[in-house]
Amino acid sequence: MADPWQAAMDHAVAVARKAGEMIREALQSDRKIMCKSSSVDLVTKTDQQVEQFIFASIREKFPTHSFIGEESVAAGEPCLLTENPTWIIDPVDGTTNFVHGFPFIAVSIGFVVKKEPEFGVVYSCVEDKMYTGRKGKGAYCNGLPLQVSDQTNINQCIVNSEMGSNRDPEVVDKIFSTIRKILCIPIHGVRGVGTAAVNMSLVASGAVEAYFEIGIHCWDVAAGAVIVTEAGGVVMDVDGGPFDLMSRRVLVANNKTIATRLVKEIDVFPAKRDDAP
Ligand code: LIP
Repeated sequence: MADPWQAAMDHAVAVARKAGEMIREALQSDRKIMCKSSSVDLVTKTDQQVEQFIFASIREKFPTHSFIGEESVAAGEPCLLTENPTWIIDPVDGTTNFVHGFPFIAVSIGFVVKKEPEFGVVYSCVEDKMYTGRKGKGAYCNGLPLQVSDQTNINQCIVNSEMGSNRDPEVVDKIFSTIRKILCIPIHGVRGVGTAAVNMSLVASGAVEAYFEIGIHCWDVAAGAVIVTEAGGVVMDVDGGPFDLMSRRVLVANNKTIATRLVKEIDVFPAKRDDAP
């Protein structure tokens, strides 16, 4: 049977590539910074322009679909997942990197139908790497198949994580205590490239074994979750329970053994759900 969402996925790849070009061009010019929830939660004109471009381009082809986008939600649009086919978009994942010219910046496009992820596209635009994952059909980077690492010994792992943008000292303490415990298991190293979408794609590629973060949003992880699953990895909650796209918590790993070992060390802290009223 023909894939009902092939045309949508092809369009997502084309739109992500064009959006990446816009970001690369903007990197050459002045990047005017604005703040959202705090002085470290940044947004730029580029985030807004790229999101408008992506929405308009997809809406033209798929007018009945729903949309959740980082900048539209910031502007007051609802962040509610319904049964309708829904595009979940982060136009510039790694805005802080973009502002500073730190070269990991991604366009992230996830597509969910009846609340089930169908495909994910992550375009790491400075590296020119196009990661894709289609439910049941595998994950790819620039057309080459992706496979997670086969490591089962936690001591031989690299784990990615991020400090996020919450500067509440109690939260920062929990983040550091978790990183400290994980480092001291011991593991080979802790990394983080400043974009959830690329951190997840690195798990899918087998370059690192796991990535976890509390405080991310659905648009940061919707695409990456499909890519990791399709590369053979696992996606779950930081407490080991099932992954919930709206919970603002994610743990992905190459396998269950590594994931459940990490769960034991993660100090969970509250983060208001994306779909909270
Ligand atoms: C960012 C994430 C990053 C996380 C930041 C932020 P943005 O997304 O990808 O991993 O640590 O808090 O959510 O805001 O650059 O799209």
